[in-house]
Amino acid sequence: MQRDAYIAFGSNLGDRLGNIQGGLAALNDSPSIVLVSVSTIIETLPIGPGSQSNYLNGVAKIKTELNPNELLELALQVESKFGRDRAKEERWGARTLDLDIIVFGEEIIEQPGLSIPHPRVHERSFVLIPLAEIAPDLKLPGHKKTPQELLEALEMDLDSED
Ligand code: A4P
Ligand code: MG
Repeated sequence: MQRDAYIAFGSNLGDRLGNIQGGLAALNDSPSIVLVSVSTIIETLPIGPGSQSNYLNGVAKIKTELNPNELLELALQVESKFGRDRAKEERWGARTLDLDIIVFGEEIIEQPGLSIPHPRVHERSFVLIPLAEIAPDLKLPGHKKTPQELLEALEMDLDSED
């Protein structure tokens, strides 16, 4: 069975665009994955500790025969291929390539190493903006809202912090 999934990608270390393009090509090379569409790649301010470089961020839509755990395993392998070394990182530190599974079909998963939809998707404009571009009508499982609706809720939250 083939299912639609959305993968957010980000890089703020090394050859940012090269890492992203190479990572997406590596996913597409898998016989169990078809890359359907890729959003515009946007430059974003880093959220995280210390002084980090800006990120390039975007979202890709894929169709896959893999199950969510197999897709996560592949994403982690591709991240390592592009120089990601978690042992040397702090939480939310700079990284050559980050691939996060944002949505996988209609699934809602809460396992020790895997949460889908991604638990911070509704707080991350760097994910919601590109997701809104390629999946404007998608209702995120659990949230039951479109990316645009989640963005509007996030902006209201930010405004009320003033
Ligand atoms: N994991 C659990 N669920 C998932 C999932 N749905 N997709 C586990 C992928 N991985 C998932 O990942 C740690 C572990 O999360 C994995 O081993 C996997 O088993 P990680 O990539 O080391 O964690 P992370 O990416 O640092 O954090 P997180 O929570 O995945 O992502 P965030 O919260 O989005 O933070 N600023 C800008 N401007 N752009 C960014 O892209 N990214 C982050 C990462 C921080 N600041 C950023 C950006
Ligand atoms: Mg990640």
